[in-house]
Amino acid sequence: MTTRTKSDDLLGRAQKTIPGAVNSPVRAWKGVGGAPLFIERARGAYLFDADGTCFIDYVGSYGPAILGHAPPEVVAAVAEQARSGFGYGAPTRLEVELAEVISAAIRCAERVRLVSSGTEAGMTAVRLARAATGRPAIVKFDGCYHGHSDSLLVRAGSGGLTLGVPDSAGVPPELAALTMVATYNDLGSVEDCFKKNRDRIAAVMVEPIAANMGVVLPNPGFLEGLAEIAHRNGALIICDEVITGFRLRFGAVSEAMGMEPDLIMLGKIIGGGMPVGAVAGRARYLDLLAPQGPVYQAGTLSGNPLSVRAGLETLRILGRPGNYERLEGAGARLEAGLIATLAERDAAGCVNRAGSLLTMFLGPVEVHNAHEARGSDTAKFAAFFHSLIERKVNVPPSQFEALFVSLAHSDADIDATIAAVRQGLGPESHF
Ligand code: KE4
Repeated sequence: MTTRTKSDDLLGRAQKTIPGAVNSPVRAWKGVGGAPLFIERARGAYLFDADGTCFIDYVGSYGPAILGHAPPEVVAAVAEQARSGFGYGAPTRLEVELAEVISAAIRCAERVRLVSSGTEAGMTAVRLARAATGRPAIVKFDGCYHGHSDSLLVRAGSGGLTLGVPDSAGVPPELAALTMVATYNDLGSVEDCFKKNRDRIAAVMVEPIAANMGVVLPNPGFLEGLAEIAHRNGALIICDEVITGFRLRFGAVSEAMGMEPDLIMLGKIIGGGMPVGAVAGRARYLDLLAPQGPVYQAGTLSGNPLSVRAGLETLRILGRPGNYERLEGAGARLEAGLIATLAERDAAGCVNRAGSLLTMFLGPVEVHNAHEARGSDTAKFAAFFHSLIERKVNVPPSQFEALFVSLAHSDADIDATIAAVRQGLGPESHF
């Protein structure tokens, strides 16, 4: 058993002052049971918990740590920037530089507005689409997550209803009803939304590669078809690339997959692990934002110099020749090992991968949408998760998250992970 005295002590203290003992629900391990480990520090591919135990880490802060944790050049840049102050409530050269890097890398990003989280990016993108079209409704996809703003905390209504219902207490049904929920990879379900609400839909919001129902790839033609349906009906396309932006290529994955977003959401990697988000897109839409236009949006820490400096340094390193090939190779190595292990252990499941982003589903032999993802054996995943923790491998505590491979994961780390998975799926495991 992993020694966890200090984690348990910290959990006891946290429960007295922090709701659910965590500042973001997934960290509480509710999806897998047991008590969460508290993390003390991280470096490269490794996490160290409060009791000093070292884990090979595939959470990677849920995406930002693509270089690995605490990359020395980024740490030095942030430390240097901190000596110049933490924020000024005024524009800075750094923000101009980051906007220029993003705009040069992403065709549709004629303008970039920095915010402090992916949630803010999503909330702002929805408001912009509503202002640009004069329409109230939004289409999203079952299983896709775009942050916790009210209009996006919505799940599919019952039966044939396409109108959404709240996916959280505190979201008024009247507001949820303005969000329609379609099925990922099912263009017919999108057509249905427009048939029932054609002149009311402002935008369709999509993760071009879904990573919040586990990793689910778009079927050939899905993204192009989605854009055609939306534009034919006078609606905008909002691509949520908070995870995929700069993860699979130096820019937006949507643009490499035949889709031209009108608005794009970014986050995570562009802040190098520091608080960040961005909404970018065509000038005719972004210039609607205050102070230029009538759409209000603001943020005390938007474009914070420490986040921006961390992001600039991360993108500078990430853009070096060969890095995306290395990430692809590492992701492919892990995928091959996982697939081989499922076969060796005669365990039902499948692996969905896009570059350095992957999910091993336990149960279904293929997953193309949220319904199929929900067919996973979450009890088996929970036991599998804990068997990996016992073997010093840290993956997200939910079947419906993605593993994030970084430039810091060596072949030896990946091979050790595969060995741990083989043992974890083995006869001596809990299964
Ligand atoms: P934040 O508000 O958490 O910075 O970003 C929201 C968001 C938006 N869009 C996508 C595609 C996202 O994946 C996220 C947040 N991702 C989750 C992990 N799947 C963050 C982890 C957490 O909630 O603690």
